[in-house]
Amino acid sequence: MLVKRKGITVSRLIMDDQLLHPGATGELTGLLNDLVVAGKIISAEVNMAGLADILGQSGKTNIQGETVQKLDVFANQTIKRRMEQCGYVCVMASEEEDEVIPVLEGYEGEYTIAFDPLDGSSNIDVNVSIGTIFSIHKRVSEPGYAGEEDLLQKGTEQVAAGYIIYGSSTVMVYTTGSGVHGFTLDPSVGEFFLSHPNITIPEICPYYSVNEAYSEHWFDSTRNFIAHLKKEEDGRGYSLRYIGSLVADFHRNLVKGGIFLYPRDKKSPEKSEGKLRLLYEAAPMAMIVEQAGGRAITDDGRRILDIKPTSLHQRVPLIIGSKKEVDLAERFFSSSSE
Ligand code: AHM
Ligand code: MG
Repeated sequence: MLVKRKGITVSRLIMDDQLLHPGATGELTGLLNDLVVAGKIISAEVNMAGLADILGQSGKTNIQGETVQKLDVFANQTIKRRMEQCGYVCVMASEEEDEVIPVLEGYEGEYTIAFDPLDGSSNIDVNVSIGTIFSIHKRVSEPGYAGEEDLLQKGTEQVAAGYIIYGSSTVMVYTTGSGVHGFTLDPSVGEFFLSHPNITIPEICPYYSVNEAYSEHWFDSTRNFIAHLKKEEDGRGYSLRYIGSLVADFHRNLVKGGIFLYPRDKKSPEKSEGKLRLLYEAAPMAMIVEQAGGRAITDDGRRILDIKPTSLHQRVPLIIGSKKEVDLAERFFSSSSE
């Protein structure tokens, strides 16, 4: 295994990863590098978001006479445009779009990408961290046709997954199945540098993250598990941290240790499978967390990565984070008959 030194650039590490796979064509390398560019463009726009009021509201014309786009629309278009003609992708899916997104004719490649262009978008207006999540698979169809079947693959088949968090700094975290690495964008030179080599999720887990406002609608398993975490037995003591932006909640837990839950509840039919999407949110985060030594399961004990999606926007209940806490959660959730 090559030594990952802090300070090397993300493109360098992506190249090094390719060297670990003899016979690699360089397509995945090219695809990841194009995503890095998309991340930099979105990051620059996110940093300008607070100026929207001064420069012009979304949908209106700014003082330069340009139409100001909503940030999630901008992020979606930026990734689509970069991917549709990069030559490495055959078909895409975005959390923002109902149908599969084709690439430009003549530009079909070997990979598929599913992405959430700007996750946590309810936080945009209030300067809270938001992010882009992506999941990459190899196509299963023959060249010439690419469609939903190429995207509806299990998480175990992902060849790469990652996210870019636009926070106090912009950080990109990704895995190609040989460890998880994090890079921080230095805006002065426009380059991502390795800041978090070989991330492993801490065994000591100080945080739990769940939307407690829904507790009245929780099933007993969720209620009992959270009540258990609150008991200061065995010297344990957890703090609650919930931002409401999966990328930000996940990133904190990955670096500091923690467990995040978005379980089913009794409130409304649309929450019957939780809120988060398998393709764009749960599966990529599950690949990252497992690569970092953690776990990701549903609230009925299924491993997220083993779920075969049946539709593009399928939702899934998610319990993800430090291994010991997810093991513990599994005991609470598997003993319930809900
Ligand atoms: P979005 O993709 O529309 O932004 O929704 C997903 C977000 C996640 O980032 C976050 O974990 C969750 O919704 C928060 O939901 P809630 O406000 O119900 O707690
Ligand atoms: Mg989302």
